[in-house]
Amino acid sequence: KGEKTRWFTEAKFGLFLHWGPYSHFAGDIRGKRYYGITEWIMNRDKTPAAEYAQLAGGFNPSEFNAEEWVRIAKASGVKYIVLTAKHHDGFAMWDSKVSDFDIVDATPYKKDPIKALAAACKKEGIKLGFYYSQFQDWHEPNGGGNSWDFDPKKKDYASYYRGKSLPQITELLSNYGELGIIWFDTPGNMNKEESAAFLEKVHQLQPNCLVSSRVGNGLGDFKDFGDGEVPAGVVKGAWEAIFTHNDSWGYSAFDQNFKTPQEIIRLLAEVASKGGNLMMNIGPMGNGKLPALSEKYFRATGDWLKLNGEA
Ligand code: JFZ
Repeated sequence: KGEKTRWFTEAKFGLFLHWGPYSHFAGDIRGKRYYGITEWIMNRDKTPAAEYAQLAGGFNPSEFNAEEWVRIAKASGVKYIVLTAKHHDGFAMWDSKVSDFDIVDATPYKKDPIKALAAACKKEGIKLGFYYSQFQDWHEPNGGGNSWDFDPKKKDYASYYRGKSLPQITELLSNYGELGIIWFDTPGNMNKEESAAFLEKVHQLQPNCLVSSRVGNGLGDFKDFGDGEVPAGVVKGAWEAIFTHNDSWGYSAFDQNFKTPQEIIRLLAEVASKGGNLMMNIGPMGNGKLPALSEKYFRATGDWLKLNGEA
């Protein structure tokens, strides 16, 4: 276990990216504004799944350039990237054969950004991981979380795991080369056997791929603390603190409250001094660009790390 997590425990600094149709909405859906957690906008607005799917068709990241993202990541001193392959809205950021609710089949963009990002990361020696919401899926009648369209009492979660979640995990681990992490989240009411099935699926397809503790039920290859949480003292083993650059994981058009390079560096030093990694999130815009201040402050962080011999 120690050997498997070595690259991770040595990495210290990672980049989290929350990117999907909610980046296009940017905190504004059906004429209503929401501040913070813009990736939750469908849930906060109780947007009907069919209407959300229709609006998601406006997502067209035509300015996305994977190599540019990876260049910025490298210049910032991060050693790994974790991108939301599927968040709670159920939308797949790759060309999934399991569901047509994906970027290739349901948007005018029609390309697979995950393929491009995997190639760019491989070329530049950055480890790549995918966030995958294994329990919550607001698009699916049997997925967790959407009780405004679908009666929770009628949900057959097992059929959702069998029919969508596990097959999509298989796609991600089979078609995009060697992955560093599958970052599961919000296990909800999964039982231990169900969490174990996800862990085993990942390890069966890619034995070296690490699984986040949010696979649930005390399982996983490394521990994640709560969002924006740093443990009080030194913690042994492989772990990560996760923060977002402003007040939202997904892009928000109304949030400029970005942490300065000084704040990022202080946090990085504090987390490193306690033995963990800092994975800091940026919410790319719907057009595929990173917010200007995120790019600027991350680059400045990387400049400091280089000046001080840490990158
Ligand atoms: C989850 C997601 O619901 C959210 O949208 C985002 O992706 C974030 C990184 O993860 O939210 C959580 C999950 C766990 C905790 C807090 C927020 N927690 O354990 O404190």
